[in-house]
Amino acid sequence: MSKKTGQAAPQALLHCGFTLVELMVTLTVIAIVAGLAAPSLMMLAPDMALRSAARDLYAKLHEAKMQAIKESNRISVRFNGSYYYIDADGDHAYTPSAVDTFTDTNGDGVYNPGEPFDDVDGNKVYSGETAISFTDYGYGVDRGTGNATANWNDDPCTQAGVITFNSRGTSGSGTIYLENRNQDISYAVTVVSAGSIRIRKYSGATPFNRNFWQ
Ligand SMILES: [Ca+2]
Ligand SMILES: [Ca+2]
Repeated sequence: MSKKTGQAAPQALLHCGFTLVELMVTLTVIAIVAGLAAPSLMMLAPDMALRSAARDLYAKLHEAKMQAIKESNRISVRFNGSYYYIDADGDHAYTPSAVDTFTDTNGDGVYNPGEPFDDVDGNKVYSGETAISFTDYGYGVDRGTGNATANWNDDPCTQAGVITFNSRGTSGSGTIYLENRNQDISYAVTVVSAGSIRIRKYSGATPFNRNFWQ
């Protein structure tokens, strides 16, 4: 009995020893990988924020287009400073709810997704127009062209102030350019007159080359 116990103990120790070594090796590998990954992740974050902003803008433009077709009406997406919104009532301005009140967490004067609101009319959504603020993405995301000094046709980059879809879902053409605090890469979200929406990315390369718009 005691002999058996005596044999078991070194085995247990031995096993523990291997586990500890394995654990240390694993931790070391994790530390090295994390050490390598952290700076590149920090560099990637502004670009990821910019890409999110471009994709959200694409989605909002598509939503406006669908709304125009559904309501058989002209629907505009309007850009004002660092925010944009679907001008649902067509009064050419941002329109807050007449009844629901909200807390302007980011201080931009308009209701943004996620800001707390008092649901006075009880319909469970903020009943005014909802604005997307570029500043909410962080990393200096805002309208701008980064290192792109022209567009893919070598024409000047002109920021659209408003994109209007008509009842057939078609639109005047226009582009919104977005950059981040690195101000190298940029995104262009374009609506063409047939109503289709496209996202392009400029690689950030200098000197400017229109072929780096993709
Ligand atoms: Ca309005
Ligand atoms: Ca706000």
